Amino acid sequence: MSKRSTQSTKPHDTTEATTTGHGGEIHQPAGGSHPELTTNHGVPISDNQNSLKANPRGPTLLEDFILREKISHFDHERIPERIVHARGTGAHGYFELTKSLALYTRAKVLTEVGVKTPLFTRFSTVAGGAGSVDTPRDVRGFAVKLYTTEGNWDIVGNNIPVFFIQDAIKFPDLIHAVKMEPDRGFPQAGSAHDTFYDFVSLTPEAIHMLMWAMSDRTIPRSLRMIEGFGVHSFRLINDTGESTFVKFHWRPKLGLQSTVWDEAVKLQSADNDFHRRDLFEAISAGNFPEWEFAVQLFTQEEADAFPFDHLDATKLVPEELVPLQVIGRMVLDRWPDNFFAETEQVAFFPTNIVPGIDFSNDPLLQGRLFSYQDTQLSRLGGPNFHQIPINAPKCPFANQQRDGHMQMQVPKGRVAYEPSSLAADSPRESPKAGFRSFAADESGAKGRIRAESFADHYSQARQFFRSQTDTEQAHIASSLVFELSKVETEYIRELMVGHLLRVDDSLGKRVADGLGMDKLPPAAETTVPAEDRPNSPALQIIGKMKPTLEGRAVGILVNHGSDAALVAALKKAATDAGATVKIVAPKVGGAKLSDGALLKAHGQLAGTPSMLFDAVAIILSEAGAKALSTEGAAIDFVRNAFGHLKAIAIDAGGQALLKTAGVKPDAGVVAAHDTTKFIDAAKTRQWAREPSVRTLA
Ligand code: HDE
Repeated sequence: MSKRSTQSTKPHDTTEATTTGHGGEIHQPAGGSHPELTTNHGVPISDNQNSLKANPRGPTLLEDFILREKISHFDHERIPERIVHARGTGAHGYFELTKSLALYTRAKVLTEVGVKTPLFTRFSTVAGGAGSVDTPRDVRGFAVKLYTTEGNWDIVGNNIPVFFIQDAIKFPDLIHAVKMEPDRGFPQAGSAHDTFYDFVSLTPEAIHMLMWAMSDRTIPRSLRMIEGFGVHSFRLINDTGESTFVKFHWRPKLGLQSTVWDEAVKLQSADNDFHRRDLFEAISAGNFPEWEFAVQLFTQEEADAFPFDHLDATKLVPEELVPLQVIGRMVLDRWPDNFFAETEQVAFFPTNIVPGIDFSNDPLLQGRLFSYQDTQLSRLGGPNFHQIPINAPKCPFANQQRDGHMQMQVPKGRVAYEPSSLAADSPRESPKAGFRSFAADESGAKGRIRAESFADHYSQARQFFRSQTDTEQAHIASSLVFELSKVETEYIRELMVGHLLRVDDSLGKRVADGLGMDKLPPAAETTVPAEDRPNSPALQIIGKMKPTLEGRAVGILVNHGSDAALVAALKKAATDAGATVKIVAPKVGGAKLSDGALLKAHGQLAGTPSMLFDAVAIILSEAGAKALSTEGAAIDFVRNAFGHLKAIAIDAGGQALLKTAGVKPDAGVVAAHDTTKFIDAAKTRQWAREPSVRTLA
C-alpha cells in the first residue's frame, strides 16, 4: 500500500466524486475522513469510475496507466493454492506455559512458566481445493506457528494422531489417489472414490488411519472442538545433551464434539463456510477458543519395550501406556486482519524447531523436512517468504543470505559473508545458545529398506475399533459402507472388506453385509496378523465429549403469536448455560410474539436450517403452527433436528408441527416450560434415538 494512502489525512472531495463525466453518475456516501485514493506509486486518482477514452463513446487509450495498473494487479491476485490443505482458516493467539519441562529441554518456550508466546494457528481440510466446503469427511490440519524468543517453532499437525503412510516417498501417490481423479476433475474434497480405495486396498499400512478417518473425528462440529496432534515423535534435548522422546497434543477446552454424517452432508448446503464462520463468530464474541497443550514423554529404553515402533507414523502411543502431561494452553483471541496476507500466505515448516527440540528418525517426518520449504518456492514465488509479516520471526534475525525475488529488507554494509573481519556488527555463531542436533549414534546397512518393526498394520487398527462405543463402531462401519458404495470397481470393495476382516471379524462382516455382498471375500493376506491390545477409551469421541452447552448454539423457531414469556425463559436458560441463542422466523424482520412486541430474527427459516444448531426449541401459537404446516423448511427443520439426534423443546404449537412432520417424540423431546430438562438434554446427543431414524451397518 502506498505511503500516501495509509498516511494521508486529507479528506477527499465528495462533491467532485459524485459526478463522474457525462453518463457515469455514482453515489458516494458523504462524511468520514477518507485518505486520498492513489495508484500504487502514490499518484492521486481523480476518477475511479471511468477509463480514459479517445471520446465519450470511443476506444480506450493505452495511455491509461491507472486502468492498466489496476487491471494488471487484479490479474495477478492469486497465488498457487496449497497442494494439500488448501482450504483453511486461521487465527492469532498465544501460548502460555504452565509447567516447566526444564528437566528435559533447554527450549525457553517450554521452560519459562507464565510467559505468553504469540502464535498463529491455521486449521484446514486436506483433500479439497481452496474453494471447497468446510465440512467434508476429511482429516483436519492443525498447524501452529509459535513466535518464540529463540525463533519460530511450528507444530504442523493434524486432528488425528496417526498418518496413512510410513514413508515420505509414498506421499505424492497417496495425495494423487485421494484428490479429484485427474481425467474427470472430481470428486472434490472427498475420499469416497475408486482411486483412493484402490491405493488403500494395496497399502495395508493405511488401514489404521482409515479407521480414524471413517470415525466421526473427520466430521467435527467445530474447529474449536477438535484435538491436535504433532503425530511424529520428536526429541527434547536438555542442557546436558540428553534426549527424551516427545509427542505433542492439543486438547480442546470445549471437549470433543462431532456431527453425524447426514448432518455433515446437509451442512455442506446449509453453509459452505460453517467452520470458519463458527470460529470467526466465537472470537468476535470474545468466546476465545482454548486448548490444553500436553506432552507424552518417553525414553529410548521405554520406546524399545513398546509393542510397536514409535518411529512409524501409522502408530500412536496409547495414553494408557504413556500418560499425557498438561504443560500449557493455547488461546485464539484475534481474527486476522486480512485473509490473504495472513491465512493464505502463512507458511508452516516442520523444520521450524528451536534449540532444545530435535527431530526423530520417523521416515515420514524426514521427508517432510524437505517438502515444506520447497513448496513455498512455487507457492510464494521466491526465497524471501520468511520476510512476509505472518512468517517473519518476532525475535531478531540476521545472517548473510542476500537478494532474491521480493527482497524487502535493505541490508547495509559490504560484508555479506562469514567469517569476516570488516564489519564489527556482522552476525556471528553462538556456540552455546545456538541450535544443536542430538548426537545420535547411527550405524547399519544403507538401503531402501522398511524396518521389520513397521510390519504390523492391523493391531492398532483393531485396538482403535474395539475401543469405541457401540454407537461409534456403528458409525465407522456405516461410513465404510457409504464410502465403499461409491467405489465402482467391485474387486476393490472386496479387497477392502478383506482388510477389515483382519481388523475385526465383525467389522468386516458388517461392512460386507452393508454392501450387499452375497459372499464374504477372503481376509487380506498378511504375515503379521493383528494382536489383541487392551482397549483405550481415550480413543473415543463420546468418551471425551463434555456434557455442556458452552460454545454450542441453540435455535428457537418462532412465528407470529409465539409465547413471548416461554421464548424469553428458554433464551435465558440456554444463555446461562453458555450457549449462543439464535431466533429463527419465517421472515428475517422477525415475528410479533404473544405480548405484541416484535422479536427480530437472526435468521430466515429457509436459510437457517436446524443443522446450524446443537439443540432447538419450537415455540408456536396454534395459528403459527398451522401456517408452517405446509412450509417445507419448517418440516425439514424439525425432521433434521430429530434425525441428527438433537434435543427439541416444544410447546403445543411445536408439538403440532412435530406431528405434521411425522416425528414421534422420545425422551429427547421435552416440554419447553421445563427449561432445566431441556438444557440437560441439549448438553448431549440423543444416541439412543439413532436406530429409530436410520439403519446403521
Ligand atoms: Fe503436510 N504438506 N505433508 N502433513 N501438511 C503441506 O505444505 C507433506 C503430513 C500438514 O495450514 C504442504 O505449505 C509431505 C503429515 C498440514 O498451511 C506440503 C508429507 C501431517 C499442512 C506438505 C506430509 C501433515 C500441510 C502443502 C509426507 C500431520 C497445512 C502446502 C512426507 C502431522 C499447513 C504447504 C497450513 C501442508 C507436504 C505429511 C500436516 C506439500 C511431503 C504426516 C497441517 O509441503
